[in-house]
Amino acid sequence: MTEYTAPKASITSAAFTDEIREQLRYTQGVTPEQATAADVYVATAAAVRRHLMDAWMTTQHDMVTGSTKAVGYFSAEFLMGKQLRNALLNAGLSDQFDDAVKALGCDARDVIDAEYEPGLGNGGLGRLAACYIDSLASKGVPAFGYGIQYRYGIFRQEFDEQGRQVERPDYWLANEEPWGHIDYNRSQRVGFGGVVTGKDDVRTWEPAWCVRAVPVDYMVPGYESGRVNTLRLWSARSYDEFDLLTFNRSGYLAAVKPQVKAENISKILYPEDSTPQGKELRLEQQYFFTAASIHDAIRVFYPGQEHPDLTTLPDKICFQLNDTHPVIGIPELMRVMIDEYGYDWDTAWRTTTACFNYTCHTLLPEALEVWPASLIGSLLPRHLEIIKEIDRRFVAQLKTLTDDAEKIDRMRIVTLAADGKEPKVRMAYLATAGGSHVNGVAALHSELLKDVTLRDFSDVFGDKFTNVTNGVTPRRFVKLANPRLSDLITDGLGTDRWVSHLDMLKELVPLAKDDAFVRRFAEVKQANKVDFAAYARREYGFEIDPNTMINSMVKRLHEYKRQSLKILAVISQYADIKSGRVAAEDIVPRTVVFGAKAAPGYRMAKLTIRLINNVARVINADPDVKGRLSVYYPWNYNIRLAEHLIPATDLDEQISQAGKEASGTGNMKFALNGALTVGTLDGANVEIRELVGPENFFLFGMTVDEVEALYDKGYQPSSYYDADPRLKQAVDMVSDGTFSDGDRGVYKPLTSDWLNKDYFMTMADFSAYMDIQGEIETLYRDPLEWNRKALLNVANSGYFSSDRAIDDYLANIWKTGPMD
Ligand code: GPQ
Repeated sequence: MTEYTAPKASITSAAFTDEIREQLRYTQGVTPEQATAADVYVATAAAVRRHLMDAWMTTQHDMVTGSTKAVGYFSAEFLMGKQLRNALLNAGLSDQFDDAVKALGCDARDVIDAEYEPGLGNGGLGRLAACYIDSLASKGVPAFGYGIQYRYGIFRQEFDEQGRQVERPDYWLANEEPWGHIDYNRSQRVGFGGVVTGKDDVRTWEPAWCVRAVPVDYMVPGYESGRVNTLRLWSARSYDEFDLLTFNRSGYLAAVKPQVKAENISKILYPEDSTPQGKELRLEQQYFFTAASIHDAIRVFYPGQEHPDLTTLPDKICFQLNDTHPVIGIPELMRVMIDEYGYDWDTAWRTTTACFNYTCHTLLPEALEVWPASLIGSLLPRHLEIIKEIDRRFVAQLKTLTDDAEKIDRMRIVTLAADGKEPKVRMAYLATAGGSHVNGVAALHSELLKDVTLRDFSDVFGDKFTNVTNGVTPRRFVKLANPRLSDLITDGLGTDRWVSHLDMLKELVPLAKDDAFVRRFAEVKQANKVDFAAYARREYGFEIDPNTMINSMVKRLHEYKRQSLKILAVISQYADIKSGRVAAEDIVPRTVVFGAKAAPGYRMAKLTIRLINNVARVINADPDVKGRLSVYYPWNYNIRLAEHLIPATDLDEQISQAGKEASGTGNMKFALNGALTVGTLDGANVEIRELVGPENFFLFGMTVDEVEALYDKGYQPSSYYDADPRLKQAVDMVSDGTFSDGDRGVYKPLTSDWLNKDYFMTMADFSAYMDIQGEIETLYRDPLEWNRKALLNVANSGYFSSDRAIDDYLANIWKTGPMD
């Protein structure tokens, strides 16, 4: 079969320059002479959108008229990153853009910098959603991303003089945002509160208040697929802009209250990652976007039909629930079918379960959302009725399958009101019962889901459980972020088809034997490091030496991810040099780079940030370790920083406690960019190590079984402190004021947790982590061998493309594929 490749845009640079000029003059009203980089950015975005417009319209038309089932990816987060470079790439206009900005007398970098990065996600889960819609479009699969256009994204992180995290609002919409198209003509009404009336079989919900959900549409251009899908992010608006009567009587604030209440719904992204807060507003957000999206899908697929046959909905679209945040969509589709379209329960249930699938992204029990039934009852009274009925029937079904009454109680979707505790709705259970498939996000994670977290469910509904190991898009994270490596790969393979067929990287394996090629690979890494040093100087004022090993740990700050383990190791190495135990000349010069935001209410995580900043301050100012060890913590880690740091990294840290990280996706990005990983047997590390080869991966630490055994035995962290003098010294230096100007109280909560509780067993894994450093340093001293292994990481990581992950979803869960 010959593969269809869309023609690359044939427009010349001169013509594209003219289009930008035209946008400047006739839309923005500025002459090319007056135009700033920000003006050129807006004009270029508009010009690129024009180029994609026809493909966008045909894609939508083909999706609705064709017979290929579509995918609706429901996610509370889409962490897209900057759009311009990606849109240019996929429109085939990258070179033309570079020429055009020159012709217009500005610098491409300034134009790219003018785009404010949208931060509509917290971390891995949100970025995964962005990678998946990229791959869906690149494969030509009809799909919608459905989410929320928050007015404020993830907070902007700053550090104060004491190294503490300060959260600043991220008002990303303060300047012109040229990508999203607000489509007032396709808004949806979403109700809240109120009462339910009627008899058992005919129920009517009369909401107390309604919000207008207005879609803001983003193009999702595929890479060389000729297809452009849609990311539809809902913005909440009020129906009653302003209550004139109230205004006349009692003033402005009261008059705008309904508007404020409505618009609050899409005002801000919750800054939690893996720790949901039981906030009413969060449930409002969840219902707001899932309800709007379900109604939208019906509008799209049954255009103009008053009595659509909704039993055909699962043939037209399936809905993927990205974690539990959109699970309220299950009772919503039930309600729509029964109350609005008059279907009976069984028909509605058959359709609903056929439409929905659920991806779980965690193993931390506290991250599985649970809502008080009373809260659902007051906000969504009809949904609570439906959930209770789902639960009643579910329990009845379970009774036919097992006699184990305790097990049935454990599996209830709505918990029993016992011991004065009020009933709660377990959203992960609702998703498992109300959908066709449940998947984990890495092989190990999916096993643990089945064996531990959702054990009872997998016993009874084993067929529903499956794995889809995460993936990342090679367009953004290799092709765009690492042009030098991309050129080398293309050269090595003799084609650039790898950009959409990442398994082709395997063909680089033989080149790892070719010293000349390995040296070229090393030169790429070195040049990236020089670039990164320049970037870090420009953006942060850091003085990073590109001739040191760049050792990165970037991810959300969480105890289970164990940034503490890394900082304790850094302190230990510092102490070794200070005390003269190790001569400074004997250590491999290293630059440790951290990047991490902590949830604003997460005390331990925030204290760890403070510690890292102060360790950096002390070490970087100490002449005894100068040129040997330095620590940098660029604030506000985001996609753009990732795109600069990842290609420049030699060594990547993936050191979570085994059994806690569902997958990780940073690990994949680093391996694909030729970093070696030091890591535990956790999440997707397991698969990365298998594929790149155990000899090309620095493994350390306890396994899941060892962790469990130690919990069972009774874990005593202080015994490790007593047993390893390196650990003792490092912890003591945190306690004794070395990193707090002599104040011994500052880090007390941290040190006392480490010694008394240490739930994630940092103390227990410390020695193994220190011991592997020797191996790392020995290899690094041999640049050819190090780079050979790094190249083998690249060559063997093609599996971690989000294109492959999407293939797995298509084959095993969605049962659909590219449009004809
Ligand atoms: N993840 Cl539950 C998040 O980023 N946010 C969350 O709320 C939850 C999970 C991550 C998870 O921690 C990583 O291991 C995964 O790689 C990532 O989701 C994508 O699956």
